[in-house]
Amino acid sequence: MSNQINIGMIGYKFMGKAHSLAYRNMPFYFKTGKTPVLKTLCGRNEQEVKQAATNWGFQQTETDWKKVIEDPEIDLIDIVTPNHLHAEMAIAALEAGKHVICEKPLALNLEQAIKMEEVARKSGKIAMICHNYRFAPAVQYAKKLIDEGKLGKIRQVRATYLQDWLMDPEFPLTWRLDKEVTGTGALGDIGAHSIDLARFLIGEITDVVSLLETFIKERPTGDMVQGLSAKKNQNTEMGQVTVDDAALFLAKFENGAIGTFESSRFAGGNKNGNRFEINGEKGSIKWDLENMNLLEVYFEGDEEGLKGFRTINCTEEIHPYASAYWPSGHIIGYEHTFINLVKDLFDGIDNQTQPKPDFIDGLRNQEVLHAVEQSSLENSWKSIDTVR
Ligand code: 4PW
Repeated sequence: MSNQINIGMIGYKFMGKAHSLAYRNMPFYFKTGKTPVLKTLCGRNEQEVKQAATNWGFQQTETDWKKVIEDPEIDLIDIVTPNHLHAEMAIAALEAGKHVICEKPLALNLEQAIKMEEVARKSGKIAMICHNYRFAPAVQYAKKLIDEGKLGKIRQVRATYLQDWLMDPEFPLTWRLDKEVTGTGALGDIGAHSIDLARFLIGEITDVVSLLETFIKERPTGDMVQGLSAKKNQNTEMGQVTVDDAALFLAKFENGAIGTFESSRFAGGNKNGNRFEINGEKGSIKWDLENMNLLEVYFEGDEEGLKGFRTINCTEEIHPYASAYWPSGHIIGYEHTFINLVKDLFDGIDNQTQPKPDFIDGLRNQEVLHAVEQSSLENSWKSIDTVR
């Protein structure tokens, strides 16, 4: 059996770059039984996809994603397309016997997510969802502290994911603003990450009540494929924004904890403010992506006079994944969360064990997204209908 895993990546923008870099760099830091090979990069614009393939080191390009999935040489399909394409591509890939990694949120809607999880489960293939932030060493360490009971019973979580790239009313109507392509707005694009972190650290969410708002309801129509850095255009034609700009919700957890979640692309001054604070009976922890190596920890049992948050630099050998990189204090960044995730993906393929987060996690997350949307439409609390 070959020690190489040939990757066929569908999509080549922001996440394509992040994933490609992770495959390239992972073997530099980690020893895995299988080695990633950047085989085929696929996208509809031939010229652009060729350029990206040259930049990132793919061997070849393709413009028809079905051909990549049919290619017997490809072992792993990586889906980094807009959300409305995830289900069709992931299902086709799994049915063709490929391993799959899919960007978040798993699907456009709950119905698709249910089907994807079912196909993944029956396929026996590795199917992972790319919630990269749980792979920050500080987040992994927070999980260890919580699991060891260092914070005692968890009572509250306060999760915020704040960006501001949509504040300009002239920012064009791109795919992340179109319900048919993206599903939900800030909720599914960034709130899904907060939900994943909360599920990872605390447990399952059972009930939600929400408030979703679209501040700017029409925008100049633009190039739908553009991302967070899209430029204003001269277009005078306006189109409808059909998703939320900000999403707030309260949550109850299975273990009795409660939480507040806030996702916004209108939080001026916040560029990628993915943060959480967790309070337990014996202590608290705080994490902020923009200082992602640091974990703030408070212990109620500390000596009087010395009580307060202490700051742990999670770059020591004891911190998960950290020892693969640099000596203590030599920090890592955003792209390393993807490298750590890809390491687990390759270990999973090698050992034939399903790494987390998987399509069940994607489905659970989608169930919460669905309930949050329903709650805002119906103006009432919604229980999470667990499908499986
Ligand atoms: O997944 C998210 C994206 O869609 C990312 O983690 C941050 O927000 C960066 O871009 C968007």
